[in-house]
Amino acid sequence: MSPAEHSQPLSLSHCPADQTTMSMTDVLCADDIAKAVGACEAVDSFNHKKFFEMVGLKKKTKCDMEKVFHILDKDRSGFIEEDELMFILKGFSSKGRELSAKETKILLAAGDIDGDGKIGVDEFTTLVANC
Ligand SMILES: [Ca+2]
Repeated sequence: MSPAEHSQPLSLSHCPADQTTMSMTDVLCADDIAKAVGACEAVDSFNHKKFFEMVGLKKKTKCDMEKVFHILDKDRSGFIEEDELMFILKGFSSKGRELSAKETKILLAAGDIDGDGKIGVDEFTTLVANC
């Protein structure tokens, strides 16, 4: 065994999140993304339950949900703030539209368990899993 292998203990408890090179299609199927984004093309038709299910995220592991969270957390603050939520569809696909102010508020309210006005990684995985 090489020294390099020795120094990297096998751990499944933590997700290595390389945010610089990750894209949505590393985690999710491009066809599913296109379908899910296409299904909420009309303004005020966004439904996070339907979206997370259609995009295939609901059946992913918590680790994959965390990867998606980190992609959506554009400024890497550790939270998805309201302005990042507005662009959630664009985070999945360049063809995605911006959410309306109303849709953004509804999504934030659904995910923001502790009421700090932003969505943390645990809140995000809970939101997706509870869909
Ligand atoms: Ca953020």
